[in-house]
Order: sequence, then structure tokens, then C-alpha cells
Amino acid sequence: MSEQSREPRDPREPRNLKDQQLEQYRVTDEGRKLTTNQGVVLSEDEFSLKAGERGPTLMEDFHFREKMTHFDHERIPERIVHARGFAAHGEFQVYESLAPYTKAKFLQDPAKKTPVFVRFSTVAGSRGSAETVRDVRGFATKFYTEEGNYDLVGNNMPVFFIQDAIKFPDLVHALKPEPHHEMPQAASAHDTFWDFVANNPETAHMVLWLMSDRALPRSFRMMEGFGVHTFRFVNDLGQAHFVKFHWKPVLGAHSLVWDEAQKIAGQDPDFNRRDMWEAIERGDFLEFELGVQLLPEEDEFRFDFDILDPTKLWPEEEVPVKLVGKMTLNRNVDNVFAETEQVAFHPGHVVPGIDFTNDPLLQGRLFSYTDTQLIRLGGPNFHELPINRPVCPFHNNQRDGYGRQTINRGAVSYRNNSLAGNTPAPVSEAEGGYVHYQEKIEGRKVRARSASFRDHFSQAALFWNSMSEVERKHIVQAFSFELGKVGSPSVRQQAVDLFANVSLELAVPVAEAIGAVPPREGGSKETRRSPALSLMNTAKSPKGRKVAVLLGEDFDGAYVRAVMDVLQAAGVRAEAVAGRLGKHRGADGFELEAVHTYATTDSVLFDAIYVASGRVDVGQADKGPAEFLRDAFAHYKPIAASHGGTVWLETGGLAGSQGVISAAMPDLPDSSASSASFASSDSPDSAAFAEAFLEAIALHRHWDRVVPKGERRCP
Ligand code: HDE
Repeated sequence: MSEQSREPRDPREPRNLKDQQLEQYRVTDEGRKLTTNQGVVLSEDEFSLKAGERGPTLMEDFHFREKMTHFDHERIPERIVHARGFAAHGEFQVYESLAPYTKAKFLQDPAKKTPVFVRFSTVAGSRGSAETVRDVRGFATKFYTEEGNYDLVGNNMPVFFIQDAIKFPDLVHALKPEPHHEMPQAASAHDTFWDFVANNPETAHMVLWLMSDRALPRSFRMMEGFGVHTFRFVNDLGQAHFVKFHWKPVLGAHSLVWDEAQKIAGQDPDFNRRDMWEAIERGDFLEFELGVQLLPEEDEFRFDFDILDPTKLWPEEEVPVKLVGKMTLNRNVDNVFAETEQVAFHPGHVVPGIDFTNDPLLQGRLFSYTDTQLIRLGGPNFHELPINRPVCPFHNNQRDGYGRQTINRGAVSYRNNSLAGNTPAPVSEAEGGYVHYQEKIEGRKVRARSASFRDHFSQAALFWNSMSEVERKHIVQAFSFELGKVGSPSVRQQAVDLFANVSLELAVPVAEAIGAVPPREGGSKETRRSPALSLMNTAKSPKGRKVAVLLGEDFDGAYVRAVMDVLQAAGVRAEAVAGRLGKHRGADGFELEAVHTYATTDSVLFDAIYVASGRVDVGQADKGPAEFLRDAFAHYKPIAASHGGTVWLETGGLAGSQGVISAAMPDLPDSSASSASFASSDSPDSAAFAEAFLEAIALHRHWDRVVPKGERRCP
């Protein structure tokens, strides 16, 4: 690229080694002369070259040919799984040296910031599919360390569907849209998926996670991440520990409810990426703590499950998660294709101090990820793409291939050689050379599953036992929905019978909902619980939430502004919605800016609703505060109303319900008026009102609220 086409970047943006490396590839086209890819300046770009104004187009039109050819080749194959993803840059810092466990350099020095690139994804859907579908989420992190790239390619669930990689093509074929009509998109609620589940009982544990609220994350900022497999840490002395990796979101793990998730898929298919993009642009960076569960080698057989089995987790109560560092995602990409689409993750990208185990799922992944990049990114040089380059130098005798960018000087590209002093040369472990952990292995070549992998139901039952009442209800509803979409009565019955092995409390109501025969016998002997598995025990903070402030004609501007300021100071985004965009004058003459209309947004896109007006002109929309409140109430969200807005609570019969804050609340200081429009002087203190609202927002959902079945309390 030419020198003059580079623009200096905003100096306020964070810098690190990776950022500096990427800088040399960034180009700003704005304000430049239009040229061909060969650098020839063009004089015209709207008309192809013709023999006469009304004549045929000429072959010699190199500009037309180049422009059209490049366009024809713009698309590459989407990822076979995890096609829909979104990514950001950031940094990772360890809290204290992990030297006793691993020699990985990026885990030694608390002062060191390691650049990272993280891609979040859904699994089943195509690249253009909606984001709030019921699915596993990918959570892939590339650490650009001084010793080379380390990729932690995880998911937001700690276990997996299958135990051996050879079954992955079968799983994915069953999950993806059915091949004869390519339906349904981005959904597991269809015959082939459930046929696979019913006939592959190892799926039971993961399917419970998939049917739980974990499959509907409110935000990429609010979900956990897991490395899934058991890996190995190796220290300087060659001693090993088994390790499981966790990402813990600082904002806690929070989920959508199903009806909301489905509606968002229509209202804003980009909901999760928009949330992440906007948060980073505002400076509300994503924060995750890295956690490790460590197990000394001698404890390998301590559990009643096999630690090599990827359908099992290590209960946190038995092996505590040690929080060892923090990752902050603080910069959006400049170009989604160049970065997010071309990034190539691989669980086999490890650095000295991190090694594999014999988990048969992990072993198979070590093959698949390079293989897939060869077709997806068109050849063996994908490591040279800017986003994939390590920040340390790399030298070897690999040469040529499609899209080769490195210009290797000299005649030698082999070892052993004498002409280049037998370099580039490997170095000893002491000098930083990667040495595989020398695990002793003995065995016959067999195609078999270890007997220690055969219990498929105990941990599924552990998960079920650990759920709160609300979470269990959601799981039963999810099974009832998904199996309710299955056409084959036989598959429905087989699935119910499989989950009878987990719990009859689960299988019987599902069977009743889908017209299957309720199983009479079943259940697991597992009675233990792991409280860490329930989302009810996660961190609760209002930070990162979004509130719609519904305005009409009679709001008290100063009061509403004051409430919005308190919310904003607590990290809550408060955005005004009105019948038209732009400035709105309150009853007191104070102006507020509406950034949405009742037509351009919707209740489901917010975590809470504040109605500030009684009289509302909805403009060109066919919905208004009544519909916003109806959905927010049914989705258990906090609702607040002041001044004339309280009338909506009363007509809707919402006043007094859990998580509904009214300016007329009896326990608020100076609370006096109820539904009538009143001036700020008679209204309760805006700070106290906002604080009560904030508390309700921190809880996120008010599950004890009674949402009537079969009828809606519509205002
Ligand atoms: Fe993947 N997986 N996977 N996977 N996976 C891919 O690689 C595969 C598995 C995960 O944002 C593919 O580059 C096999 C477990 C993430 O770019 C592919 C098996 C976990 C991503 C592939 C698994 C994951 C992928 C498709 C069973 C959690 C997205 C495109 C042995 C620990 C990475 C690509 C990104 C992507 C193969 C199972 C996580 C085909 C064979 C378990 C987050 O190579």
C-alpha cells in the first residue's frame, strides 16, 4: 500500500504491539483519487467503455473487468459452524504470576499487557442469521503473546454434545437446516437434531444446557466462557497440572426470556453485536476475568467421572475456580471482513507451558481447524493475514502457496543445510523451544469408548438439580417448544424417554405438552447440587443495562433529566422514546432529546421501561406505552413511572407488582400523588425514585411477579 494513503489513527485509541502491527495495513480511502488495483488513476467510473454511446461494451475496458471480477469474488465460504460472529480487540493481564503451574510467558508478569482478539458467535445459523436464537455461543480468544499466538477456542457452555470428534460431522449435519428444504434456519427445533439427541445419549448433559437460559445470553458482555476440554499446564520444572479454563463476565451472566428472544430476532437481528459495538464505542469496555480450575496430576482419577470426557464439568464447589487475570475488550474492528471473518482460530495454537490431554474431542479438533481454514481462506498462507500474524517473528522453511506475502530471501529452504549454517534452527526447551509433555502412553489400537465415559446422565441430573424453580420451568418450556416442533411422534417419544433418565420432573411435563406417553420410571441417583451452575447466583449490578424513557406531552423535564442522570451515573443507558425524533419540551419548559420513536424501537430492546408521561402521541407508530409495558411486564422487567406516567400502571393493573416502581410508591420519601399529572415540586424526590429503580434494574428480572397465563393484563 502507498505511504500517502495511510492516515494517522486517533491518538486516544489504545495501542499495543498488535495494534501497531495492524496499523501498517490500515488504509483510509476517503479524500483519495480513484485508481485501479494497479494504481492507475481513473477518469470515469460510471460508464463502461463502449463502441459508440449506444454500442456494445469493449473487452479492453480493464477498469470494468477488474472491478467486476473483484466483486464476483468478494465472498468466501462461511464457517461450517460458528458462521455468525462478531469480534473486538483488547488486552489481557494476569493478576499474579502463574509460574508454579505454567511457564507460559504471558501468564507470568502482572505488569504485562497481552493483546487479544475475541470472536463471539452463534453455532448453527448462517452468517446473516438472527443472533438471539437458542444456541451455544462461541467464545474464541487469540492471545498475541511474545512466544507466539495462543488460541483459547471455547464456548459459553462448559461441556459438549459428543465425546469423540469423529461424530462431529454427524452432530452438525443433524443440527443444521435439513438438507431437502434447508429449514429451519439457526434453530435446533427440528426432527433431525432431536433424532440425533435421542439416539446419542452422550448428548444429554449438553442438551440440558442448551435448553436452559444459558442459550439465550442477554449480551456477549454478560455470558461466561469455558475452554471445555481438560488442558495441561506445565511449569519450568516440567511438572504438570490438569487445567480447565473459565471466563467470568464482570457484569455477571444474564439471559433473555424466550418470548423476548424471539421478538428481538425480528426487531433487531443484530442485537448482540450492536450491544457490544455500542458499548465499546461509548467506552464501556467488556471485561472478563480468566479463571482456572487446577488439578494435580495425581488426582486424575479422583472423580466418579473421567476428566478426559468433554461431556463432564468439574463442579466448582469441588475444584474452585481461581481467578487469575482480566481481559478487557476495548477496540472495535476497522473492517469486519478483514478482521472478524478472516481470523483463524485453532485449539492447537499453543505456547510453551500449555499442552493437550487425550480428550478424544480435543484430539480431533487439533486436525479440523487448520483443515477448515485451507478451504475457507483459500490456502496455507492464512497465518500471514494481518489479523492472524503473531507479534513475534516467525521463520521456517515453508514456502509458496496461494496468496504468499512474505518475500523469503536466499536460496535455502530446507534442513539440514550448510549454506545457511543449518538455520533457521530449533532451540532447546531452556531457550524457549516448545517440547510436548512426555506423557507415558500404552495401549492397543482400538476403535472404542472408554468405560469411564459411559455415564451420560449423572451430570445432566446435577445440572437439573442445581437449577432454581424458574430455571427449571424455562427448561421444561424449552423442551416443550423444541420437541413440539418435531414432526415425528417416534422421535418425540424417544427424546422424552431419554430425558426420563435425568428426571421425571422434567420428562413428564414435557411428555404431556407434546402428546407423548409420560414415562413412569426413571430419574437419576444423583442428588448433589452445584449452586455455581444456577444463573440466580450470578453478580447483580445495573451496569450495562438499557432503559427506555417513554415521553409524551406532559413530562416534567427537569425531573426526568435528573432520573436519567442518576441512571447514567450507575452505568445504565437511558434513552428517550417519543412520537417523533428530536427535542421535546417538558411541562416545565425543560427539553429532552428523543433518540427513538415508538415506531423505530420496541420494548424488547430494553432492560427496563420508565414512563414519564400520561398523554402520549405515538406519531406514525401503531404501538405506544401500553404495548411497551405489556411486554416488559410479561418479560419480568423493571418498570417505573412518574407524574402522568403512573396512569399507565393503573390502567394496566401493574401498580404494586414486584419490580414496578411508581413515583407514588408509599416507601419513597415525600410520596404523595399517584396517577395525576403533577409538577416536580409535589413529586417524590427524583434521586430516591431513581435509586429504587436502579435496585430493581440490578435484579434484572422479577420472577415472583405473577404474569397471568392465557391472558395479558393490557393497559
Ligand atoms: Fe469447533 N469448529 N469443533 N468447537 N469451534 C470450528 O473452525 C470442530 C468444538 C468453536 O470464531 C470450525 O474456523 C470439531 C468445541 C468455536 O472463528 C471447525 C469439533 C468447542 C469456533 C470446527 C468441534 C468449539 C469453532 C469452523 C469436535 C468449544 C468458532 C470454522 C471435535 C470448546 C471460532 C473454523 C471462530 C469453529 C471444528 C467442537 C468451539 C470446522 C471437529 C468442543 C468458538 O474447524
